[in-house]
Amino acid sequence: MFHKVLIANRGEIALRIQRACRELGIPTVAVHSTADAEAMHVRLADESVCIGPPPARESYLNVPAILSAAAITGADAIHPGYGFLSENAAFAEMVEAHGLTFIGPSADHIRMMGDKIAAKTAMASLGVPLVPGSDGEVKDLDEAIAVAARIGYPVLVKAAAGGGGRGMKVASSADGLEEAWRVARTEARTAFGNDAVYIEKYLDKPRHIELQIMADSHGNVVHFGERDCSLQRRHQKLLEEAGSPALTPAQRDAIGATSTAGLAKLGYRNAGTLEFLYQDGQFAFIEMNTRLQVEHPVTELLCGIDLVREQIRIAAGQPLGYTQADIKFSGHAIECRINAEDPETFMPTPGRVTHFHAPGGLGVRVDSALYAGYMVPPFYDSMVAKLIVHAPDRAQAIARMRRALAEFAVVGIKTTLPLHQRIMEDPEFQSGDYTIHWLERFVARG
Ligand code: MV4
Repeated sequence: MFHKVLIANRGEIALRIQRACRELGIPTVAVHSTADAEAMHVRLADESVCIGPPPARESYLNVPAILSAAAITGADAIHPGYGFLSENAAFAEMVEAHGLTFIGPSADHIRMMGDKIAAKTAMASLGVPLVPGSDGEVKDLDEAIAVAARIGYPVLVKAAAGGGGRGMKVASSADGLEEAWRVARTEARTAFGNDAVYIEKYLDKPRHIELQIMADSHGNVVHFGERDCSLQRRHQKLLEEAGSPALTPAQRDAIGATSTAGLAKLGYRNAGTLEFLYQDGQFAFIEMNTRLQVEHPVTELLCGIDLVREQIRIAAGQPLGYTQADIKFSGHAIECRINAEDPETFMPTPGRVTHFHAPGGLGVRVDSALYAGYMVPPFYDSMVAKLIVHAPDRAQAIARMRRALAEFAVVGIKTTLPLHQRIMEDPEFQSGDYTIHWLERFVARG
């Protein structure tokens, strides 16, 4: 097992990783920018190293500073958390080149999945279903026209280096295809330095369902079920549930079996998430994330496992120690992301938190690095807390979330807490019958 883990992140996820390390008996090193000197992740770590000024580019993305921090503190592994360097294959390579362990997948798998075309080609060859579309890259407009004619309009032109909604253009008919093609390619070239694009049939009312998997270095792969992440606004998730209100246990078992068998053949290691669009009873793989995700706690509550502990154990070479049949799915879990944002305009609201009171009680979990007196800095992501509840069924989970939201006090800055209250009270949300477009409309009608 590792002797000391450096956590290359900040905020609630740095705390989350520290907690897993502490329970495994591993000391931790926090890194921080000058803006985060008073942050909770620094206070609760065993050691800390300042790695640069406030802008992330000069601190949390500063690879030489992070590797130096690991060297001077004698850390033997680095956990990247999510965001920042977590899906940077070159960083994973450099960590290993310095004789440290990167707590995550191999650099090759990170690189493969970072290229959406390579990811889809690999998954298709392993029997995972895709959206109808081009067979890999579409090299010119003539090919785009032929593919769109074959699969039928509307179609989406997507950047190979995109993901998370960036570099995507819809064409509803042949008239719009040339424009979508040119814009997508130009955006891809300027945003990612890679103008490779591919084409998919545009699904008009899908749910966004993702599957959590975990693979050890001994060829064992399991899944921990799905999360429904359809409630998003401008590609920012606001609320996630496990399991999906739309799936039956048999559907979960089927997509889980296909996916884990495929990833075993690929030799994938550590945590991963397969993203699917789900419409009309069909799954279509779109992307794979090669990191721990923000919304991992709903899966932890559903399955009663510690995903970060598993990541660390696997990176240290230990086997999973259980099979798919040992993993049980119990009840229902919901996560609300509490952002330091105006709940109507979604403008960030950095500033001083004067009072802070977190909810508690049965089935309530709060992952947050907030405290009374904390100054939310303007430099980073606006998410300041995750409120996660677990209950025997979805209706009870909603009731529990409503009462936990009512207990939650974050005073001094505006947050998205009132928006979550309104969502919980909405009959359509309560019915569970929603798509990726639901939240945008809910916000618009006020
Ligand atoms: C799609 C789609 C419809 N059809 N692909 C957006 C983010 C990226 N991960 C993939 N995205 C989409 N791909 C096809 N073929 C609709 C979206 C999409 C979306 C997906 C998941 C969650 C929210 C979304 C919001 C708008 C569009």
